[in-house]
Parts: sequence; structure tokens; C-alpha cells
Amino acid sequence: MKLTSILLGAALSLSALPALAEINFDAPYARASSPAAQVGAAFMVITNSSDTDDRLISASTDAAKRVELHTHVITAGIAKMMEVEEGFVVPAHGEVLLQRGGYHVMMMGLTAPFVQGENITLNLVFEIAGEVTLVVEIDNARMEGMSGGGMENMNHENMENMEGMSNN
Ligand SMILES: [Cu+2]
Repeated sequence: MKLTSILLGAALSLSALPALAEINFDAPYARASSPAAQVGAAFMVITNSSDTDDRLISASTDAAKRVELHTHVITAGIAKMMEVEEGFVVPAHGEVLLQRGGYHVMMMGLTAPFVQGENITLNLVFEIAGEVTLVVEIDNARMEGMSGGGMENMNHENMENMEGMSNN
């Protein structure tokens, strides 16, 4: 039967992947800088309990037209966001921090406002672990210790003026 062979094929391709449990996510949350913001970002700690370095290479979501992996760089005292095209390495038996003022999953062209307490679904693609779907709670009010939230807000607002967004 056709259905059976499709299911079997799916099971086989899944079993060819390493155990997804080796990549884990701590305290994921997403936020937008204001209720009217066209952009938002997601933050979390990604841990890798395997013996092999992995890499977050891309992300997507229904909540935004475009998703990029970003970091902040400070040049001559001015903070800017930059796409990290090679993605974020998650070292073997280590972790990578996605946090305000640093690495983040940037969502541009939000399809709906980020409402406090609601969830978005993020698809994260790893070089080795493959695609992982993560439900992320929106927490616009989350405060974070050391990073400069105000600076980050400013830059995310600036992103709203980015050209090309309306073409996507
Ligand atoms: Cu960004």
C-alpha cells in the first residue's frame, strides 16, 4: 500500500538521524520591542550533549516573513546587528547562548503582533541534528541581567525600516 511505504520511508529517514535529544533548549522566549513592532527576536540556551559539534544553520517560523540568525557587534561605540551566515556553533558537551545583546534568532515582518503569553513555533535546522520544532513563549516583558536591552530595542526598531521587507 502506498501509505504504508510512505510511512516506512519517513521512519527510515528519521532513524538515520542522530538522536534529537542530544540538542536541548533551555528557557526559550521571544519578544518584540513594542506591540506594533514588525520585528521580534528569540533567545534561549542551546545545549549539545553529543560528542560532536553541531551548528544551528537556519530558522523559520510562520510568525514572520523572514528569519535570520543575528549577532550584535559594537563598532566605535555603536551597536549594530549583523547576520551570522555561518550560523551558531553548538560545541560538543557545550552550549551556545542566544541572549540580548548577542546571538539571537531575528524575525522580520511579523505576521501578527507578539502578544504577551502567546506562543510561536520556531523551526530550527541543525547541521547534524536536523530540523527541530520548538514552541516558544512570547515574553515581551522579560528582563535580562547584563545585556543592554535599550540598545537592542533601538536596533530592532531600526530594522523596521529595512528595505525589501514588503517584497517578501
Ligand atoms: Cu537581530
